[in-house]
Amino acid sequence: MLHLQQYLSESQQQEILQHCREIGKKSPLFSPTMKNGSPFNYQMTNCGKVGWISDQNGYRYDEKHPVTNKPWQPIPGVIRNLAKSLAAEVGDYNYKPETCLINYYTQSSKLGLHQDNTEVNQKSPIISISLGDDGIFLIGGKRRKDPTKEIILKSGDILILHGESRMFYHGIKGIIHGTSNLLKSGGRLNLTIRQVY
Ligand code: MD5
Ligand code: FE
Repeated sequence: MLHLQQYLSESQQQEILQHCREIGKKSPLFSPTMKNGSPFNYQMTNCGKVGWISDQNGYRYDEKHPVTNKPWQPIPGVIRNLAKSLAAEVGDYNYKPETCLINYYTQSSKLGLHQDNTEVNQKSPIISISLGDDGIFLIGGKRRKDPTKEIILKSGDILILHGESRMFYHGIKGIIHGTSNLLKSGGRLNLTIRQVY
């Protein structure tokens, strides 16, 4: 795992945020649910050819927004190019950014410890961009019982999950309200760019 702290300038962060707002107009944030119907504690949307969704039928990549039933918007060029150059930093020169999951966390949001295993391709790096309030990120190992450590993810930070860390257990313990003024209404946005296939 590579943690690039304060990698994005204020204006790069603003530009990415503006793209998220535009995407949100056509593909609004929604609350995914687990198989048993209980909602996750955060909201999400996507852009790209496919998007990660979860509902009563389980989790999967789908070509359509589950509420509007419309295809996702394309990944904005700046985000695509950024992801490609970051993947090249860890040696993947053929990285294809196929999906970008946009998670929105409020003061009470959490994301329990899990492994990202929905992707067909589990070798390509995962690029994570943090915007807004600090997130308390937990990272463990390959087994759920492996010890975890806390890392604070600040606005403009990038995580590149590659090699072994691609399959490490991880989660978001919470966010620290009021630590950024990038988002007018507070909260934390995370963009996760992946090559799925
Ligand atoms: C987030 N999202 O901050 C994180 C960023 C998700 C999710 O976890 O699944 O939506 S992705 C962080 C990540 C991905 C893959 C591996 C590891 C971390 N890791 O080994 O620590 O909203
Ligand atoms: Fe994850």
